[in-house]
Order: sequence, then C-alpha cells, then structure tokens
Amino acid sequence: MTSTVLLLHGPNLNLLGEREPEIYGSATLEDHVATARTAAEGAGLTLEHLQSNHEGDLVEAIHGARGRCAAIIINPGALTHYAWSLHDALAAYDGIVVELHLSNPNAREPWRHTSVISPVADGSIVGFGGHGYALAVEAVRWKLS
Ligand code: CA2
Repeated sequence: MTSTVLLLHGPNLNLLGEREPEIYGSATLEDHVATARTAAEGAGLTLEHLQSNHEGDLVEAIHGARGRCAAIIINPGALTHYAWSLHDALAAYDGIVVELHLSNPNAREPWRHTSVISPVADGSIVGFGGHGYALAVEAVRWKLS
C-alpha cells in the first residue's frame, strides 16, 4: 500500500465560495484542496483529488483506490444522505475512510441527520469548516502510525 490519500468531493462542492458563505465559508474548493495537500505533504503523504457532480464517478474513484491508496477522505455533499452506492463502494475499500463535512449536518435540517457514509467510515469530522481538511489529514496520519 502506498502513502497516497484520495480526497473526494461530491456534487455542488465546486461552487464553494460562490454561495451560502454563512454556512460553508468563503474559501473555494481549490483553497480547501491546497490546505489538504499542504497538510498531507507535511505528513509525508501524497494527495490526489477528484470532485464530481456524478455519483458513478465517485464510485469508480473509490474502486480505483482499492489496493492503491492508503486512505480516502470524502465529502460526498448531499450524496451523504442517500447514496447507498457510495456506502457499498466504501465498504469494499480496504483502507482508511474519513468522512468530512464543512458544516455540522446534525445541527441542520432533519434530512441531513442521516449519513449512509458514517457506518463505513473510520470516523467523521464535521462542523469545523476549512480547518476540517487539516484535521482529516491528521486523522489519517494517526491511523497510519
Ligand atoms: O457541510 C458539508 O460539507 C456538506 O457535505 C455540504 C453539502 C450538504 O448537502 C451536506 O448536507 C453537508 C452541500 C454542498 C453544496 O455546496 C454548495 C456550495 C456553494 C453553494 C451552494 C452549494
């Protein structure tokens, strides 16, 4: 297994920084990926990133990480709450899984309180905005040590 970490973002997260800054902050997706990459490199890890608005792309990226990436950090966006295909793909993945959210979905609308990702994640980091990316990489580093 390599020291590669795959960072995945789901639908609409490419719009970060453009709308709803009161919920998601003003940083762009590019800013968050840079934060994660800096943290990963500091931990001796290599970061790969994919954002997609298509569920199947994310499923295929998870398949492609099997036996190749040490960990997946995933913010599935709204797919968090209903995408059982992501649940099943992550269940078949052999590395560390960290679920990451900018906001705290548990403190928002009731439909956001269910995550189909949490049961197949090693842990979840929610509600810490952009700082969550450094926390997620630190969680991976700790699990690998
Ligand atoms: O808090 C998070 O990170 C979420 O994963 C963000 C998702 C939401 O559906 C989850 O419940 C929690 C929403 C992503 C939509 O992102 C936008 C960004 C800018 C403008 C509009 C939407």
